[in-house]
Amino acid sequence: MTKTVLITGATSGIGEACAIKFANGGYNVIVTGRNADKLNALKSKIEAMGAKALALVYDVRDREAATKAVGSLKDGWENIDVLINNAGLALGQEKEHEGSLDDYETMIDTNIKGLLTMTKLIVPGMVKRDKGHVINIGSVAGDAAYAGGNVYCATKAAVKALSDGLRIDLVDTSVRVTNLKPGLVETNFSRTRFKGDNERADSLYRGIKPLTGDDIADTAFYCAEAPAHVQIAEVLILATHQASPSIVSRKANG
Ligand code: NDP
Ligand code: 8X3
Repeated sequence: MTKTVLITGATSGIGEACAIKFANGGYNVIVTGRNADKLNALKSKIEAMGAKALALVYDVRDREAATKAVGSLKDGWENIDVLINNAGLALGQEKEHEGSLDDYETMIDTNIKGLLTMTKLIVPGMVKRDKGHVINIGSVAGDAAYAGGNVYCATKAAVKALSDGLRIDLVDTSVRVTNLKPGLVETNFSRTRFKGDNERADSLYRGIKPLTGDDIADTAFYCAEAPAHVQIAEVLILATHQASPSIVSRKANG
């Protein structure tokens, strides 16, 4: 039977790449996000590939809208096999005592509370069916703080704790939990973080061959397609010339 994946934040970067990868791999794909035009264009692209797609427009911070969107699923779409909790962002890179509290709140509401909302909405069905897989997009930033990373790193450390906690809570079931932790991936991430300072954003990827959304999507797909008795609990995936959040060699590709 065809499996169904639901991806949050599918309008860009890693989420969009996951949507294409899973569609190519034979899944029915539910793409979710805030930008209706981009979601509908992605839905059409997936359908042109011969796969089935559904678009749900909502902000993961809006619990009511998320509940309504998931509650609207019917005709088999409600039986989600894989949930990819991907929607997330970093805002700013100031010192913790100098940054914006509004930015901190947005990161916490999206990266932690949005992920929890989706988990709460989708996982009970997985438990009922004794089948499913939650793939949380964490980060190398959740393993260790770096200069100016403070709150973003804290949200990704929370993703690690929530993934580990969920895995413990589901140990009596066949539902699997993966925390997929990328390093530098060239997407819109840094442009969002630096709020339009594209020169600063682009400079992060200069002199190093960064990961791509497709690299992360390949890994997510590998985890999802592992045999049912195999639970890939955590994956740290770095560019070859990155060793930790702040240790990057720019010599090889400089
Ligand atoms: P992008 O900025 O390219 O994509 C982020 C996606 O999340 C967009 O689709 C964005 O939608 C969506 N999103 C943000 N806020 C919300 C919200 N409130 N509700 C719904 N969707 C939202 O960045 P990435 O693809 O790189 O980021 C995806 C995930 O990967 C994030 O969780 C990020 O923390 C994580 N990550 C990224 C790394 C990197 O180096 N790029 C490394 C490690 C982890 P919209 O277009 O509407 O803003
Ligand atoms: C994104 C990776 O190192 O830029 O999670 O924070 S990093």
